[in-house]
Amino acid sequence: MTNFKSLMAAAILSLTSALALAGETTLGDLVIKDPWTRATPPNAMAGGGFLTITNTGGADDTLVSAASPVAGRVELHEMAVVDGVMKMREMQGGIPVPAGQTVALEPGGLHVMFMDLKEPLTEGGMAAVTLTFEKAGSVDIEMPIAKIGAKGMDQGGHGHGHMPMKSPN
Ligand SMILES: [Cu+2]
Repeated sequence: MTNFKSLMAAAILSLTSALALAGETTLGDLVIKDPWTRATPPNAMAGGGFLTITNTGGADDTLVSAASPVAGRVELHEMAVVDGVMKMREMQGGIPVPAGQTVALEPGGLHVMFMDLKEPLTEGGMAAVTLTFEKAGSVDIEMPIAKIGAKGMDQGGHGHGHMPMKSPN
């Protein structure tokens, strides 16, 4: 049975790394899922980053800041309609992650904003991001980079290190 056990161990190990590739990170009571960002045109100064955060605990937490080596600074933004015009604004005090709830950062809503990009985000690459929560502390995640204008990671083969495109265009 030793062989069977080591096979099982190997299977569990590869399952664990598959989950890591699928982009799920646990930090205390928080589960961070499906991080992604999208490629930026040359000379773009900013880009958005997206993910979901589930608070499985009994205490509210707050995403207070984010940082990344790809950007001079990183802000936490929301999209909001102001005088009939959709605008971005910084979330003063961070993004609340209430106990027992899932908060989605997605295009058209809350997002991580990479400001003063040091170089364009390139499709198929990864952007490293450090998220800091008021209670849970900090965690490093990687955001796979989808194509320019992507509405989600769907176009890019979910969660794999390199993302084969369905269409060459
Ligand atoms: Cu923004």
